[in-house]
Amino acid sequence: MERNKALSIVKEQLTENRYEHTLGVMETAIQLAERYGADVKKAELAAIFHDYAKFRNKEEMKQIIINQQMDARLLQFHHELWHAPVGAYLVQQEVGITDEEVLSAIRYHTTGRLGMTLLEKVVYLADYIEPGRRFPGVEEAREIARHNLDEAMIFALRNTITFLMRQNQPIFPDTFETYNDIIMKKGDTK
Ligand code: DGI
Ligand code: FE
Ligand code: FE
Repeated sequence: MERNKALSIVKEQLTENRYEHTLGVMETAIQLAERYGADVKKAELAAIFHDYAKFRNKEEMKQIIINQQMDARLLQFHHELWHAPVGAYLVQQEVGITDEEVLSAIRYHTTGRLGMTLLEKVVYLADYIEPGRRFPGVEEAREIARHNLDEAMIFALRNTITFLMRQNQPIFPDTFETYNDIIMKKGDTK
């Protein structure tokens, strides 16, 4: 799908701020894809639609999770997590995107997953470091992402897990699994 067509579709689903965020994720995802050798067009498309379901109502998302037999544990965790898997489903249903690599980058953009693909990491990180993001550590994350994708993933996951724990929030198992997976593959842990 052509970029402007995709952008006009997603714009209708988002607030002005969230649309600006989406443009930032798109630009960043393209840069990361070029740097690390991921498919640039797929990265662009996944980034454009990654927050497609961000403003869907909770009840609708809940029904989709149940009816589509998605991971039922999602329902016990914060509804902020739901827009990622629900978004992957809805862009398939409503927009007609069928590329499984693109859908999976959307599906796992919030938590990551065990055995993430290069494209999934690109979108996850682009979401984390796009130019509109402002939080402690984001500059360091951007710097690491310039030279090492997995180190940047570890930094982002550690920061997210620490942030959630400080707020007394539960951590979704996929988030821990992603962290463990990438850090263990580095080969310097026992
Ligand atoms: O949709 P965005 O705001 O652009 O970013 P996102 O899809 O990464 O969503 C971020 C939100 O998800 C943020 O409020 C933190 C939350 N989150 C991420 N991982 C976990 C999590 N919340 C819980 N409870 N557990 C997690 O593992
Ligand atoms: Fe999101
Ligand atoms: Fe986002």
